[in-house]
Amino acid sequence: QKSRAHSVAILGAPFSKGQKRRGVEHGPKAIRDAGLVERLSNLDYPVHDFGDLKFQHLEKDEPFMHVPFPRTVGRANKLLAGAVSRAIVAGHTSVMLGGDHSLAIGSVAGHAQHCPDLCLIWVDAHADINTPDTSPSGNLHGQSVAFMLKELQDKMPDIPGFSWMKPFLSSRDLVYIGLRDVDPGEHMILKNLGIQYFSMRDIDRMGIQRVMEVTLDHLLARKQRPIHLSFDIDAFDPSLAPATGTPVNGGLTYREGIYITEEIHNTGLLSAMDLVEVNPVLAASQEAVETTASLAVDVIASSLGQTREGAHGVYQEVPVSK
Ligand code: B3U
Ligand code: MN
Ligand code: MN
Repeated sequence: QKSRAHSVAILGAPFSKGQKRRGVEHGPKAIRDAGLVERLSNLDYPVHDFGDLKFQHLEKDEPFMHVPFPRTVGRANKLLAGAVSRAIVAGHTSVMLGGDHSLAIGSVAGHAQHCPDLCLIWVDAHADINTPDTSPSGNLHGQSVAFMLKELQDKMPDIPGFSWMKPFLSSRDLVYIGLRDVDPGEHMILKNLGIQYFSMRDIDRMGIQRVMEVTLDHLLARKQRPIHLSFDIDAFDPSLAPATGTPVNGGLTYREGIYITEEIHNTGLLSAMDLVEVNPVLAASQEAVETTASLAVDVIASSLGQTREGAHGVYQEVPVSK
Protein backbone atom coordinates (compact mmCIF):
# COMPACT_ATOMS: atom_id res chain seq x y z
CA GLN A 1 0.00 0.00 0.00
CA LYS A 2 1.30 3.43 -0.98
CA SER A 3 -0.28 5.56 1.73
CA ARG A 4 1.99 6.90 4.45
CA ALA A 5 0.91 5.82 7.92
CA HIS A 6 -0.30 9.06 9.37
CA SER A 7 -2.31 10.39 12.22
CA VAL A 8 -5.59 12.16 11.56
CA ALA A 9 -6.80 15.39 13.18
CA ILE A 10 -10.53 16.04 13.15
CA LEU A 11 -11.50 19.70 13.42
CA GLY A 12 -15.18 20.55 13.81
CA ALA A 13 -16.18 23.90 12.31
CA PRO A 14 -19.79 24.65 13.27
CA PHE A 15 -20.21 27.76 11.16
CA SER A 16 -22.92 28.97 8.78
CA LYS A 17 -22.42 32.68 8.02
CA GLY A 18 -21.04 32.04 4.53
CA GLN A 19 -24.65 31.66 3.46
CA LYS A 20 -28.10 32.65 4.69
CA ARG A 21 -29.82 29.40 5.65
CA ARG A 22 -29.65 28.10 9.18
CA GLY A 23 -28.59 24.63 10.27
CA VAL A 24 -25.31 23.90 8.51
CA GLU A 25 -23.50 24.74 11.78
CA HIS A 26 -24.86 21.39 13.05
CA GLY A 27 -22.97 19.48 10.34
CA PRO A 28 -20.03 18.43 12.53
CA LYS A 29 -22.34 16.89 15.15
CA ALA A 30 -24.35 15.01 12.51
CA ILE A 31 -21.17 13.59 10.96
CA ARG A 32 -19.76 12.54 14.35
CA ASP A 33 -23.11 11.00 15.32
CA ALA A 34 -22.97 8.93 12.14
CA GLY A 35 -19.91 7.20 13.63
CA LEU A 36 -16.95 9.01 12.10
CA VAL A 37 -14.35 8.36 14.80
CA GLU A 38 -15.31 4.72 15.17
CA ARG A 39 -15.07 4.15 11.42
CA LEU A 40 -11.68 5.80 11.21
CA SER A 41 -10.41 3.73 14.12
CA ASN A 42 -10.70 0.69 11.85
CA LEU A 43 -7.90 2.17 9.74
CA ASP A 44 -4.37 1.77 10.99
CA TYR A 45 -3.42 5.18 12.35
CA PRO A 46 -4.28 7.24 15.39
CA VAL A 47 -7.26 9.58 15.17
CA HIS A 48 -7.39 12.73 17.31
CA ASP A 49 -10.73 14.49 17.52
CA PHE A 50 -9.91 18.05 18.55
CA GLY A 51 -13.60 18.90 19.01
CA ASP A 52 -15.29 22.00 17.65
CA LEU A 53 -13.70 25.39 17.08
CA LYS A 54 -15.39 28.20 18.97
CA PHE A 55 -16.31 30.93 16.53
CA GLN A 56 -17.02 34.43 17.73
CA HIS A 57 -20.29 36.16 17.19
CA LEU A 58 -19.77 39.74 15.97
CA GLU A 59 -22.47 42.25 16.95
CA LYS A 60 -21.70 44.79 14.27
CA ASP A 61 -21.03 43.32 10.84
CA GLU A 62 -22.61 45.40 8.09
CA PRO A 63 -22.78 43.86 4.61
CA PHE A 64 -20.01 44.75 2.17
CA MET A 65 -21.73 45.51 -1.17
CA HIS A 66 -24.35 42.72 -1.10
CA VAL A 67 -22.03 40.33 0.76
CA PRO A 68 -23.44 39.46 4.22
CA PHE A 69 -21.34 38.88 7.40
CA PRO A 70 -17.92 39.64 5.87
CA ARG A 71 -16.09 40.24 9.18
CA THR A 72 -17.68 37.21 10.83
CA VAL A 73 -16.65 34.95 7.94
CA GLY A 74 -13.18 36.51 7.77
CA ARG A 75 -12.61 36.07 11.50
CA ALA A 76 -13.85 32.46 11.52
CA ASN A 77 -11.55 31.57 8.66
CA LYS A 78 -8.56 33.17 10.33
CA LEU A 79 -9.20 31.01 13.41
CA LEU A 80 -9.65 27.89 11.28
CA ALA A 81 -6.48 28.62 9.27
CA GLY A 82 -4.49 28.66 12.51
CA ALA A 83 -5.99 25.36 13.65
CA VAL A 84 -5.38 23.59 10.32
CA SER A 85 -1.87 24.94 10.13
CA ARG A 86 -1.08 23.62 13.63
CA ALA A 87 -2.56 20.22 12.74
CA ILE A 88 -0.37 20.01 9.64
CA VAL A 89 2.76 21.06 11.55
CA ALA A 90 2.02 18.36 14.13
CA GLY A 91 2.10 15.79 11.33
CA HIS A 92 -1.61 15.09 11.10
CA THR A 93 -3.79 14.75 8.03
CA SER A 94 -6.32 17.50 8.72
CA VAL A 95 -10.02 16.66 8.37
CA MET A 96 -12.25 19.73 8.68
CA LEU A 97 -15.96 19.13 9.22
CA GLY A 98 -18.19 22.03 8.12
CA GLY A 99 -20.09 24.12 8.27
CA ASP A 100 -20.57 25.93 5.01
CA HIS A 101 -18.03 25.99 2.19
CA SER A 102 -16.70 29.49 2.98
CA LEU A 103 -14.62 27.56 5.56
CA ALA A 104 -12.43 26.23 2.77
CA ILE A 105 -10.79 29.65 2.64
CA GLY A 106 -9.28 29.18 6.08
CA SER A 107 -8.74 25.45 5.73
CA VAL A 108 -6.78 25.68 2.47
CA ALA A 109 -4.97 28.86 3.60
CA GLY A 110 -3.85 27.18 6.84
CA HIS A 111 -2.72 24.10 4.91
CA ALA A 112 -0.83 26.29 2.42
CA GLN A 113 1.09 28.03 5.21
CA HIS A 114 3.14 24.87 5.60
CA CYS A 115 2.60 23.27 2.22
CA PRO A 116 2.92 26.19 -0.22
CA ASP A 117 3.16 23.78 -3.16
CA LEU A 118 -0.18 22.08 -2.41
CA CYS A 119 -2.78 21.41 -5.10
CA LEU A 120 -6.55 21.56 -4.66
CA ILE A 121 -9.29 19.16 -5.77
CA TRP A 122 -12.74 20.77 -5.41
CA VAL A 123 -15.62 18.27 -5.59
CA ASP A 124 -18.87 20.23 -5.79
CA ALA A 125 -22.01 20.91 -7.83
CA HIS A 126 -20.88 24.55 -7.69
CA ALA A 127 -17.62 26.27 -8.64
CA ASP A 128 -17.63 28.65 -5.62
CA ILE A 129 -15.46 31.03 -7.65
CA ASN A 130 -17.68 34.12 -7.76
CA THR A 131 -16.19 37.47 -6.86
CA PRO A 132 -18.41 39.94 -5.00
CA ASP A 133 -19.06 41.53 -8.40
CA THR A 134 -20.15 38.34 -10.17
CA SER A 135 -22.01 36.76 -7.23
CA PRO A 136 -25.79 36.64 -7.70
CA SER A 137 -26.38 35.88 -4.00
CA GLY A 138 -23.55 37.74 -2.28
CA ASN A 139 -22.97 34.59 -0.18
CA LEU A 140 -19.33 33.96 0.66
CA HIS A 141 -19.62 30.16 0.39
CA GLY A 142 -20.00 30.77 -3.36
CA GLN A 143 -16.78 32.83 -3.45
CA SER A 144 -14.21 30.76 -1.51
CA VAL A 145 -11.96 29.90 -4.44
CA ALA A 146 -11.81 33.53 -5.63
CA PHE A 147 -10.08 34.47 -2.36
CA MET A 148 -7.37 31.87 -2.93
CA LEU A 149 -6.42 32.50 -6.55
CA LYS A 150 -3.47 34.76 -7.35
CA GLU A 151 -4.88 35.36 -10.83
CA LEU A 152 -8.04 36.95 -9.39
CA GLN A 153 -6.22 39.29 -7.01
CA ASP A 154 -7.03 42.43 -9.05
CA LYS A 155 -10.70 41.42 -9.34
CA MET A 156 -11.19 41.07 -5.59
CA PRO A 157 -12.07 44.19 -3.59
CA ASP A 158 -10.73 44.61 -0.04
CA ILE A 159 -13.44 42.77 1.86
CA PRO A 160 -13.46 43.61 5.57
CA GLY A 161 -12.36 40.67 7.71
CA PHE A 162 -9.89 39.22 5.21
CA SER A 163 -6.82 41.44 5.59
CA TRP A 164 -5.05 38.51 7.35
CA MET A 165 -4.74 36.56 4.09
CA LYS A 166 -3.23 36.93 0.63
CA PRO A 167 -4.04 34.79 -2.42
CA PHE A 168 -1.74 31.77 -2.48
CA LEU A 169 -2.96 29.39 -5.21
CA SER A 170 -2.36 29.32 -8.98
CA SER A 171 -5.27 28.42 -11.22
CA ARG A 172 -3.29 25.52 -12.74
CA ASP A 173 -3.08 23.90 -9.28
CA LEU A 174 -6.85 23.45 -9.01
CA VAL A 175 -9.24 20.88 -10.52
CA TYR A 176 -13.03 20.79 -10.15
CA ILE A 177 -15.14 17.63 -10.29
CA GLY A 178 -18.94 17.42 -10.34
CA LEU A 179 -19.97 20.89 -11.57
CA ARG A 180 -23.54 21.37 -12.74
CA ASP A 181 -24.67 24.76 -11.43
CA VAL A 182 -22.20 27.42 -12.56
CA ASP A 183 -23.06 31.14 -12.71
CA PRO A 184 -22.22 33.14 -15.88
CA GLY A 185 -19.45 35.13 -14.17
CA GLU A 186 -17.98 31.90 -12.81
CA HIS A 187 -17.99 30.28 -16.25
CA MET A 188 -16.18 33.35 -17.61
CA ILE A 189 -13.53 33.00 -14.89
CA LEU A 190 -13.10 29.23 -15.44
CA LYS A 191 -12.61 29.77 -19.18
CA ASN A 192 -10.48 32.90 -18.85
CA LEU A 193 -8.05 31.32 -16.43
CA GLY A 194 -8.04 27.96 -18.24
CA ILE A 195 -9.00 26.10 -15.08
CA GLN A 196 -9.26 22.32 -15.42
CA TYR A 197 -12.77 21.20 -14.54
CA PHE A 198 -14.95 18.15 -15.02
CA SER A 199 -18.66 18.89 -15.08
CA MET A 200 -21.25 16.14 -14.66
CA ARG A 201 -21.46 16.13 -18.46
CA ASP A 202 -17.72 15.43 -18.65
CA ILE A 203 -18.17 12.56 -16.19
CA ASP A 204 -21.01 11.18 -18.35
CA ARG A 205 -18.82 11.40 -21.43
CA MET A 206 -15.44 10.24 -20.10
CA GLY A 207 -16.35 8.10 -17.12
CA ILE A 208 -15.04 8.72 -13.61
CA GLN A 209 -11.98 6.51 -14.14
CA ARG A 210 -10.66 8.71 -16.96
CA VAL A 211 -11.65 11.89 -15.10
CA MET A 212 -9.48 10.88 -12.14
CA GLU A 213 -6.61 9.85 -14.38
CA VAL A 214 -6.59 13.28 -16.07
CA THR A 215 -7.14 15.09 -12.75
CA LEU A 216 -4.19 13.45 -11.01
CA ASP A 217 -2.03 13.74 -14.10
CA HIS A 218 -2.81 17.46 -14.38
CA LEU A 219 -1.88 18.09 -10.75
CA LEU A 220 0.91 15.61 -10.11
CA ALA A 221 2.68 14.79 -13.38
CA ARG A 222 5.31 17.54 -13.01
CA LYS A 223 5.90 16.79 -9.34
CA GLN A 224 4.42 14.93 -6.43
CA ARG A 225 2.95 17.33 -3.89
CA PRO A 226 0.41 17.55 -1.09
CA ILE A 227 -3.26 17.34 -2.03
CA HIS A 228 -6.04 19.33 -0.40
CA LEU A 229 -9.46 17.77 -1.06
CA SER A 230 -12.40 20.11 -0.54
CA PHE A 231 -15.54 17.98 -0.73
CA ASP A 232 -18.97 19.63 -0.80
CA ILE A 233 -21.60 17.00 -0.03
CA ASP A 234 -23.90 18.60 -2.66
CA ALA A 235 -21.62 17.13 -5.33
CA PHE A 236 -23.63 13.95 -4.77
CA ASP A 237 -27.06 13.49 -6.25
CA PRO A 238 -29.77 14.87 -3.94
CA SER A 239 -31.23 11.35 -3.64
CA LEU A 240 -28.02 10.39 -1.79
CA ALA A 241 -27.35 13.69 0.02
CA PRO A 242 -30.70 15.36 0.65
CA ALA A 243 -29.63 17.24 3.80
CA THR A 244 -27.82 20.15 2.20
CA GLY A 245 -28.56 23.81 1.46
CA THR A 246 -28.48 23.93 -2.33
CA PRO A 247 -29.16 20.48 -3.81
CA VAL A 248 -28.88 20.21 -7.60
CA ASN A 249 -30.27 17.30 -9.61
CA GLY A 250 -28.04 14.99 -11.61
CA GLY A 251 -25.14 14.63 -9.20
CA LEU A 252 -22.47 12.03 -8.50
CA THR A 253 -23.50 8.47 -7.85
CA TYR A 254 -22.27 6.79 -4.68
CA ARG A 255 -19.76 4.78 -6.70
CA GLU A 256 -18.42 7.81 -8.57
CA GLY A 257 -17.93 9.71 -5.30
CA ILE A 258 -16.15 6.84 -3.60
CA TYR A 259 -14.01 6.16 -6.66
CA ILE A 260 -12.81 9.79 -6.51
CA THR A 261 -11.74 9.47 -2.89
CA GLU A 262 -10.17 6.01 -3.36
CA GLU A 263 -8.04 7.37 -6.18
CA ILE A 264 -6.99 10.36 -4.08
CA HIS A 265 -6.06 8.05 -1.20
CA ASN A 266 -4.03 5.85 -3.53
CA THR A 267 -1.74 8.74 -4.44
CA GLY A 268 -0.51 8.71 -0.83
CA LEU A 269 -0.48 12.51 -1.04
CA LEU A 270 -3.70 13.56 0.71
CA SER A 271 -2.62 16.07 3.33
CA ALA A 272 -5.87 17.83 4.32
CA MET A 273 -9.54 17.63 3.48
CA ASP A 274 -12.86 19.40 4.07
CA LEU A 275 -16.31 17.83 4.24
CA VAL A 276 -18.83 20.64 4.09
CA GLU A 277 -22.46 21.66 3.61
CA VAL A 278 -24.15 18.82 5.53
CA ASN A 279 -27.22 20.61 6.91
CA PRO A 280 -29.27 18.43 9.29
CA VAL A 281 -31.94 21.11 9.76
CA LEU A 282 -32.99 21.29 6.10
CA ALA A 283 -33.70 17.58 5.73
CA ALA A 284 -37.27 16.33 5.39
CA SER A 285 -36.74 13.57 7.94
CA GLN A 286 -34.28 12.14 10.44
CA GLU A 287 -33.62 9.38 7.94
CA ALA A 288 -32.56 11.95 5.35
CA VAL A 289 -30.11 13.44 7.88
CA GLU A 290 -28.64 10.02 8.66
CA THR A 291 -28.32 9.08 4.98
CA THR A 292 -26.43 12.28 4.25
CA ALA A 293 -24.20 12.16 7.33
CA SER A 294 -23.34 8.51 6.81
CA LEU A 295 -22.40 9.29 3.20
CA ALA A 296 -20.09 12.01 4.56
CA VAL A 297 -18.46 9.40 6.83
CA ASP A 298 -17.99 7.07 3.84
CA VAL A 299 -16.31 9.87 1.87
CA ILE A 300 -13.92 10.68 4.71
CA ALA A 301 -13.12 7.03 5.51
CA SER A 302 -12.48 6.26 1.88
CA SER A 303 -10.24 9.33 1.47
CA LEU A 304 -8.22 8.02 4.42
CA GLY A 305 -7.82 4.49 3.13
CA GLN A 306 -10.95 2.46 3.66
CA THR A 307 -11.27 0.21 0.63
CA ARG A 308 -14.21 -1.54 -0.98
CA GLU A 309 -12.04 -4.56 -1.73
CA GLY A 310 -11.27 -4.98 1.97
CA ALA A 311 -7.89 -5.14 3.69
CA HIS A 312 -6.11 -8.00 5.43
CA GLY A 313 -4.61 -5.88 8.19
CA VAL A 314 -2.44 -7.89 10.57
CA TYR A 315 -2.61 -11.17 8.63
CA GLN A 316 0.68 -12.27 7.10
CA GLU A 317 -0.72 -15.67 6.20
CA VAL A 318 -3.95 -17.60 6.50
CA PRO A 319 -4.20 -18.68 10.16
CA VAL A 320 -4.74 -22.31 11.01
CA SER A 321 -5.48 -23.81 14.42
CA LYS A 322 -3.39 -26.83 15.30
N1 B3U B 1 -23.33 29.94 -7.29
C1 B3U B 1 -24.33 30.41 -6.37
C2 B3U B 1 -24.99 29.27 -5.63
C3 B3U B 1 -24.16 28.46 -4.73
C4 B3U B 1 -22.80 28.39 -4.62
N2 B3U B 1 -22.52 27.50 -3.67
C5 B3U B 1 -23.63 27.03 -3.23
N3 B3U B 1 -24.63 27.61 -3.84
N4 B3U B 1 -23.75 26.06 -2.31
C6 B3U B 1 -23.74 31.44 -5.41
O1 B3U B 1 -24.44 31.83 -4.49
O2 B3U B 1 -22.60 31.89 -5.60
MN1 MN C 1 -19.36 24.41 -2.30
MN1 MN D 1 -22.07 23.18 -3.64
